Amino acid sequence: SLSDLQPLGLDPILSIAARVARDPRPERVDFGIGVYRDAEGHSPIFAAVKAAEARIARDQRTKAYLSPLGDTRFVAAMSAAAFGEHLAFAGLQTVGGTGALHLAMHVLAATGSGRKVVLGTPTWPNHAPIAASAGLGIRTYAHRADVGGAFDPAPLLQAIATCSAGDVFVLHGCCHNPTGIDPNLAQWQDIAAAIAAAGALPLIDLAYQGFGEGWAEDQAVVALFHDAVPELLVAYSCDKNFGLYRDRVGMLTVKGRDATSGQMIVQHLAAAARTAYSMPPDHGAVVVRTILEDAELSRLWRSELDAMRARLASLRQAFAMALEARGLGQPCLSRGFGMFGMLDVAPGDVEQLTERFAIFLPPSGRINLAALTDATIERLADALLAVRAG
Ligand code: PLP
Ligand code: TYF
Repeated sequence: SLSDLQPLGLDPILSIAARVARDPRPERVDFGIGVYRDAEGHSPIFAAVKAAEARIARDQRTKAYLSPLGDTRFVAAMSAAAFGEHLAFAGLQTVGGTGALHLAMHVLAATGSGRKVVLGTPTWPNHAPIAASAGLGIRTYAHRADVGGAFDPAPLLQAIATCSAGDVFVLHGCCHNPTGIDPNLAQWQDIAAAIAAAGALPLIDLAYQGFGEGWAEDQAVVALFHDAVPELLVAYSCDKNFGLYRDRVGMLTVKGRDATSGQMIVQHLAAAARTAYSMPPDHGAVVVRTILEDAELSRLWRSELDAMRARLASLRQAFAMALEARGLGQPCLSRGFGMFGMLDVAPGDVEQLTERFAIFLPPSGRINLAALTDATIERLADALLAVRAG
């Protein structure tokens, strides 16, 4: 019966906000969930989004059903903006990047027997549960930096060399969550060639385009894989780069062996969407499309996103320097990209940071760099030094 259900462990990231809210200390800082913050600690709505929403409120004439594919103009406009007009992809709107991963894994589980999902560890804590929910087995390899702080491709290449044809490699397209450590282009080239040779299937999770090196640079891996492999899936989230988190905007784009098979895959994905939720919510997708179809709003949105990227990069460098000044330098922090980095913490350190200094982060030691300010950079670095000293 339902009363047999056992309590579940909490998500290590999603549970932090509630702990912070319960903490009475005014100096508490939340380095947990990956939401962009400005220098005042706010997660503001983009001005471009506000302008698009005003236009939609004024002009939208119907909210009649669309279809399980969602807003197909959104998918066309977003793929063109993300990947360029020249890359042929079929696709559908999804409930965020998570919905895209979920549909992809469920359709993959229904095709090909014994497929496994291959994940680097650490990875986003929802990847393995989504694969497991689809009934797919999981293999892992170490996603790590070499001693100089650059990505070490050896464990991934080894995992590819020992995989079975049809195995699914979930690859963070940019701004690896949680490490911030990405392969460089030459390494991506080797990875794509190895995946093609092994007959494995890449599923690129692209949730942070525009937060890493730049808008075009952050999708270079998609273009490179599109050239290298016959079949490719990209789970795309617009929730960070348009600041639409709770509106749940994403898409799943597919390169099939040919146009017909690409469309066939999308049909199956749409059927999976139909049984799960029928159709995705419309609002966020219309906002994104309204921005992308308007040159003025597009410029405004890109300038807002560029400012976020620049702020994140400068916080990352300032924090890396603060650690270095205390003899705690970590090359993978200064060499990383995006919203996250991992503190070099021993077991128990994170609990101490929280207990003694009201600094909240998941036990893995991942921090949301956007939660740093001039003051908290020094505080976090001092607290780490104190915790190290015991
Ligand atoms: N993939 C990664 C690596 C993420 O960090 C996130 C963050 O939420 C997602 C996917 C899911 O994105 P969404 O919030 O659009 O579902
Ligand atoms: O990594 C993050 O912080 C975001 C938000 O189960 C998130 O991707 C975290 C955990 C989770 C779902 C979303």
